[in-house]
Amino acid sequence: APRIVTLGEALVSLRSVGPLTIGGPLSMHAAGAELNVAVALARLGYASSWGGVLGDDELGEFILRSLAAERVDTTHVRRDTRPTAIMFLEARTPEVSRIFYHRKDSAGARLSPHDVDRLLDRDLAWLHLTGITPALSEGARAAVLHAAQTCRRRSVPFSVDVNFRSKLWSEQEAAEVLPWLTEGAEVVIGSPEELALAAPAGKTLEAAAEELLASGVGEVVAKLGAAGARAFTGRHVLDAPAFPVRAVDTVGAGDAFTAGYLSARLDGEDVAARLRRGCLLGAFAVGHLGDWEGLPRRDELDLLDRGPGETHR
Ligand code: ADP
Ligand code: KDG
Repeated sequence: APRIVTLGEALVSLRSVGPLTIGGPLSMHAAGAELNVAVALARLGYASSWGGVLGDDELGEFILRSLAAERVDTTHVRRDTRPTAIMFLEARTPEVSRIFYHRKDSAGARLSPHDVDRLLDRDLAWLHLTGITPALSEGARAAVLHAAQTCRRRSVPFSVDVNFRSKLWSEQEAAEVLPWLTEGAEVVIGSPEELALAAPAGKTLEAAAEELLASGVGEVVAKLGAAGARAFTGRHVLDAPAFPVRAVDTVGAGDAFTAGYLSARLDGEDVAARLRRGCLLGAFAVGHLGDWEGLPRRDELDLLDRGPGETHR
């Protein structure tokens, strides 16, 4: 089976049911954009590996245990004396969530190019990267750029989800680094604003997509939230609607979308089917608390085809 590898920082996300200042119960989840993609692909039956640095602590142990339960390979995960990062997801009101990171000088930020070399072995069929990793530290930035460069040199296809995180770096910093990451990627995914950051001259989504395609990117995919998604291939522009579902927790939807899109591509499906699978996984993700807990196994992909409120007997 082709092995799909992702690398980045995994965090423990602690989700509140109300204002954090009031306290109360928190639920504990393994998170991190790349980890989410690795789990989503493993659920669909792919051989999937996640690489990164975890703290030599209970939280690192929790993440390893979660990945093992989901059949994600963690052979090349390194442990470090720094702590595993934490992220609070505060349900401040039912409509407004806030994210607070405790990830400065975390273990995950200690990622280095050396870690990447161990991870990108001969089985590698596809590498997935995000724009979060280069914002973590100098070493992590070097690591992720080295990973992309290794793929270009070895002609291994890779994808990039821009995933701009304003709490980690500025738009200016991101705009300087992202083109080095996305150059030559088979698939670049982001919101319209994120795609414009990765293509600094491109102000509109169309202009950004055109610029990215001109830089050697194969497909540019815009995530449009409840409006679905749009793909630009150079020859076609295709739209897909979101699935009508009740959104419980939208964090992680983008990663689910990415995994769905990539999986359909790896299955040899056309662009329309890739968009559809992306939106389908996004819909599964938003229906459940946690970034990836609600994602489908391959035999569950048609669950949302029947109407809402359906009990399958
Ligand atoms: P991100 O989480 O990166 O901001 P989006 O919010 O665009 O990404 O979500 C990714 C995908 O998940 C969307 O393209 C859509 O298919 C699906 N999705 C997101 N929100 C909803 C929603 N409220 N209802 C149905 N599908 C959704
Ligand atoms: O995509 C979901 C992520 O936002 C979350 O799991 C944590 O990777 C993360 C980040 O840096 O925000």
